[in-house]
Amino acid sequence: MQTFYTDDHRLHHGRCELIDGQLKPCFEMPQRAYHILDRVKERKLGEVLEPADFGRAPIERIHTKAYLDFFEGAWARWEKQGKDGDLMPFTWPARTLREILPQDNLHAQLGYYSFDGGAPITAGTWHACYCSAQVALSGWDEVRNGARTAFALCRPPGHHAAADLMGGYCFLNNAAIACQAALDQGAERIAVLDVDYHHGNGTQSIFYDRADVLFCSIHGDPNFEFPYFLGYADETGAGAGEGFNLNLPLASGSPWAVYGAALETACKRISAYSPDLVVVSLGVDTFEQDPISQFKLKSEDYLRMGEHIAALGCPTLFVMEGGYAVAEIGINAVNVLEGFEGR
Ligand code: SP5
Ligand code: ZN
Repeated sequence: MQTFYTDDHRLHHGRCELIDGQLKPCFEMPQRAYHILDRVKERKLGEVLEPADFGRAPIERIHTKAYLDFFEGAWARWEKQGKDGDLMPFTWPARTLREILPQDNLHAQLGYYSFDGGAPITAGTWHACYCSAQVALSGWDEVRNGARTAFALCRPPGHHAAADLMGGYCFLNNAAIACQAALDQGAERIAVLDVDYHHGNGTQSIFYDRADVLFCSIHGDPNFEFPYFLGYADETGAGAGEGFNLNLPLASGSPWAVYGAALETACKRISAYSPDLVVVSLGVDTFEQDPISQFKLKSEDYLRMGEHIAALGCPTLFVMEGGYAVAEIGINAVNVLEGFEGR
């Protein structure tokens, strides 16, 4: 299969994130993508191609214009204040406060458009995210042109980003942007299979009231795991989208035996939906050695994961999400792709 990738992801390189009561060096770092790219080449998975540029219009189909304008211009405003460190939020419009967008203050607006202190904005963050979305769109374009599958080696990841909200290392929802482009170009039903360790709250919220995208996610139970405030089993969709959202939260410490059973449940639901396209939000932070996660998957389990996904028999776009055991991230991500291809 072909891989879409651009080096421009390196322009997003946050210094630190707020985690466990500390500012720690960002787990989401450029080396992640380099390791995956190296493994793609080492295993001769297929050609590695630069993304095309489809412009801002397909991104505006998912994110609000106000959010995109804020995000694109935020760094210049920060720089104008004489600052050069990461731009990070520290105040959010939580309960009892108003969901109001203050007109004059950069940090107030950043708080309004974010939900955690894990997604610092740096000088190149907008450009890197724009390119990451183009990588996902290019992967879709490849499938649209008849390929059975494609790998969008996106970085930064996207599944925590909602229509006007950044957080969890995510700014633009690459998978959702690709889904909407596919729908706009003739697809009628798309299934998103989110196998990242964390619940894809952004993707769920974007498609929650719609029946044209079935969202299925297997993840650490939000009772104990980030993002804590979404991803429970009773979230089944709303309005026309009722029944088109399936959350499969799993206990801390879950090994492949438990994970594989949940994956079968998700695949059965996806088969019943009979989608034109499957978009896999491919996070490999389910790995036993992941530094911020609590599942126990082993490297060979990712081959099985790919085989299960292939058995759906649908055109499939893989969109890279999380995975922070940097040394093994390439092996694990590419194992899914090799399992899918039956290699
Ligand atoms: C795309 C993606 O995978 N984003 C993940 C963002 C997770 N951010 C906060 C994780 C908090 C985990 N706390 C446990 C740390 C163990 N010391
Ligand atoms: Zn994750």
